[in-house]
Amino acid sequence: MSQQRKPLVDHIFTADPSAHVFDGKIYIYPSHDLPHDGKSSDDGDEYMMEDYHVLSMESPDSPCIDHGEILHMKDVKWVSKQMWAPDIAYSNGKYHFIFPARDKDGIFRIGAAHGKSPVGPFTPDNDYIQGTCSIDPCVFVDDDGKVYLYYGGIWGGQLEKWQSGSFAPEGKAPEAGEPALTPYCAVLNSDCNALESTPVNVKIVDKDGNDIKAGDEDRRYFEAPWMHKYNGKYYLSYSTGTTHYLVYATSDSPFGPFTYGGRIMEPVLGWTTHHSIIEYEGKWYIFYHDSELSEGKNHLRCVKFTELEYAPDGSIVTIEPYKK
Ligand code: FUB
Repeated sequence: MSQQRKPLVDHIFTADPSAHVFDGKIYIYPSHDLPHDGKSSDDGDEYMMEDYHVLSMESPDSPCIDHGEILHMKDVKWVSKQMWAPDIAYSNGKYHFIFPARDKDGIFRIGAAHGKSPVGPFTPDNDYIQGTCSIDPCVFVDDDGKVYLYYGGIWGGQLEKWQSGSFAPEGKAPEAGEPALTPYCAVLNSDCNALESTPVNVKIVDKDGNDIKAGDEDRRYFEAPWMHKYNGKYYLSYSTGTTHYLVYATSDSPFGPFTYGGRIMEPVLGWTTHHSIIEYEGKWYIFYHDSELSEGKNHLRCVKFTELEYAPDGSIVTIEPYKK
């Protein structure tokens, strides 16, 4: 029976799903939302996650299994709190689990843990990946085996605090008429524990080649980058944050520039929206979350998935998440 558009699991709250196909099976790496009575803020104080679980499905029609905890912050030396949206890559014979968290100075960084199986155990590195910052890592392994790391998110994700090249606590997002901030892209080494290139902010432009502006909140980058390839083109998709859309932009290069292409999904219940896209046996699927399971609580989310379609010209057909 199809599990589409229903919470994949309901015994824990899950969000920010990064789905991958390993050895013909679908594995999902979500954030693990925890109930608490703490405050909410524009800095994302309500997202107090401490550990990660891995989920899997034999196929899109199979039940979803929780393989249990794969990493806890008490086991990661450099982390102080907030283990947010993770991702994973298979490279050089190992699985590399990549996750953001605040370091001991309260600054978001991106770290790695490594294992031989997609369900762990994963051994974390002693320190974060030097040169990284902010949140929402997406690790993309290209057809030639080269590994790219995309990351960054504004507000809670601190992206605006890095515009000078170092962390500036008072850093502000650009004014409405200025180019919007965009995610970083860097090449990771094949062991996924060090950057091989200096991170650069990719360009996201409109059809006329002009930068998407910070005030264009229906299209500008906010957080949650995902990279996939379709018919030889690179699709960078992301959340617009304040307007709650999932949108995409395409390029002939993994470094961009990316040309805005349209909307993938209309808003879901809850403030955040975050996704991943995979191909499974010739069909495409999007994994995403909403707050249905907690009846609308922003920080208690549940992972879902549904089919994703391309039009003949390669554009993605917009999904209305609550319309069948
Ligand atoms: O889960 C915490 C944060 O919420 C993620 O990092 C963002 O993408 C948003 O989903």
